[in-house]
Amino acid sequence: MPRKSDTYDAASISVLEGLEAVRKRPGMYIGSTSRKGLNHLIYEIVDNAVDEHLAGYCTHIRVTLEKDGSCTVEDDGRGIPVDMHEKGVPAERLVFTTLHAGGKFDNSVYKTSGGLHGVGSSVVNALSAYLDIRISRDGSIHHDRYEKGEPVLPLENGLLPKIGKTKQTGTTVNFLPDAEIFEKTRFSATEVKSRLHETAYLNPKLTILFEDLRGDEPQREEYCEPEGIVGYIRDLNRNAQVLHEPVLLKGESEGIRVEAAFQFVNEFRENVLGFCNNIFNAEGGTHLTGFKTIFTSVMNNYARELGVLKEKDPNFTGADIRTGMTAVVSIKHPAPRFEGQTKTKLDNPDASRVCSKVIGEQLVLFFDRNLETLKTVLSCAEKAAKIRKTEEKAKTNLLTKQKYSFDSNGKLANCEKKDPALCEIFIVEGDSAGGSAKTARDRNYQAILPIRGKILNVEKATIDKVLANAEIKTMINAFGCGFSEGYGNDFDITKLRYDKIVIMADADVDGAHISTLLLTLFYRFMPELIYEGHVYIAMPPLYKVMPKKGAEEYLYDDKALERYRRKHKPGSFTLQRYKGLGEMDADQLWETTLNPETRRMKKVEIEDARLASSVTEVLMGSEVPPRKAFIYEHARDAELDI
Ligand code: 2B7
Repeated sequence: MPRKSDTYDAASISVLEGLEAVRKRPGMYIGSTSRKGLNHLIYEIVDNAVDEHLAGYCTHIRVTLEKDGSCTVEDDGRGIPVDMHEKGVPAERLVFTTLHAGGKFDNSVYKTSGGLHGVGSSVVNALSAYLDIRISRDGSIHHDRYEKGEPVLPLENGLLPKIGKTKQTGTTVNFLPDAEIFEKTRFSATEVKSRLHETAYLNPKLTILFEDLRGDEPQREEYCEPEGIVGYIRDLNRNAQVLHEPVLLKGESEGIRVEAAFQFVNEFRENVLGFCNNIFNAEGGTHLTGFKTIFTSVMNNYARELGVLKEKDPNFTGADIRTGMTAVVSIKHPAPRFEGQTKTKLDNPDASRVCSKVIGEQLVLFFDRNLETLKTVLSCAEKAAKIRKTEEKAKTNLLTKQKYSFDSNGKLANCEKKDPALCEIFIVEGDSAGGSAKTARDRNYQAILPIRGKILNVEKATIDKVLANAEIKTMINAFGCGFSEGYGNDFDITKLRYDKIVIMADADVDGAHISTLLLTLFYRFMPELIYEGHVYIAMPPLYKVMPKKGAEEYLYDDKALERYRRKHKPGSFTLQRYKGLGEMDADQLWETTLNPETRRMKKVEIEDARLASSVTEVLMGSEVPPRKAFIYEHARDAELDI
């Protein structure tokens, strides 16, 4: 690697090797090089600013998505130290070029920070085409710049060049993710905003400003949540029918600070989120175990005390008690350890003990004084236990009495091939569209299952109703792998008969509703289908344009039509608008929604349950480009939320 500065010595060579490792295996440091990893770069930089807030110095953080695709993060903390540190390298350079800069700046606050322990800045630097940094400190603005992790500015007597004077303090980092590393280079505003909002909930004294300057109209958002996790709970439950005010429980033991908030809603689900040192624990961990165990045991004690459970009754299960619960457990641990597949599961045994102790004590204090809430929560558990028992019965009955036969009602037009890896099934709304799809498909490997009308809203229905529904039965039969629900699991993904399950609905409100209902069904009873990436949504075009000269084209949204109109004179083409799949003939249907070479569809992915107020909000789409390159030209870098 060519050297761009003459101030290097032996120590900085190993630094470059360190960052070279990051560039070789980016996934090891940021999880992936997909959009998720890309957005992660922002969080790494922001987390350092949040640490400066936790140290007591920074109150405002601004995150800007710049027009040129870069991101700027600005804080009003003390400014990263710029003094000469080791062998003529300013401290700032160590932060941005060494993988273990954290150790150099060890103090009690930075020790409790989660994540990459201050390694984040150097990882982001390594994966950026450029990273520009301005530090306001000691009366001056100090400037530094890197390209692919390498410093490009010469030092002046071992110090950073000064580019101005200031009375303020703080750090500003502007970076452009390296397109050689990332598959996608456009940050997702939706995702970044939701994460920043979450950070604001976890840091009630912090204000975070978000700006997106990429579109025609700049977007601004300010996140400040003085209510903290209680506000978070309100937000998570914003679309649900809440049964009482959120409850906040707080305390400290063995040097671990614990904060938990919960609120019950009138729904059959639980949503319990865990954070350690402001880092979300996607895989949960010991803090949640401690919280859940003590919650179950305290509630069972109350249930017996109040006679809700009689002597002969068995205890409520943990799941009974948490039905309808939304909770956030946030702890500050001086030495967090993480395990699990994605290293997001808190592993410290003391966290379980301390959460049980603190939350147990606070819970009893609260419920002793708030009998109404106690009764509300207990009646949720009672209802849940009742439903669990009926469902257990209903399920055994259904499964024993009625053997599912493949294609019981004859509507499925199955494919000829039997190898699931090759096969696809299209669930098509409406008999007429179903008919065209049957003609249009490649019967070798494409199966068509027409469904009629609105299927049952499974988010609200009980399992016996769900299983009695003809459309749903047909679907379960066709997929071949059974179903699972909260209290038992008869689902076996290895029996799945199709690699791709494609939902094909009209591009209108009714179509969106059908898709939502189907996704809810899959999410609730066959979640592995989604987790393992088998579920897709077909994206039929909205328009077809036929120019007087040149080839006809399909346009998939109004933006594309606008673009087309800008490029082509009025009168030089005719426009056909598709109102529904039924309007397309078999050839058109083949080309736009069935043929893998030309069709467009979204793969359904599950985002984590944070900031999602209902199951369906958790489901997000990501576009799967067709194989042929020409369509790519028109492909949107969409952030489609269903
Ligand atoms: C372990 C490293 C990462 N750091 C400091 C001090 C302040 C400070 C930082 C920061 C991101 C984008 C704008 C400490 C800690 C380095 O040591 S990092 N502020 N902000 C930041 O990265 N923002 C610091 C002690 C005395 N003075 C300053």
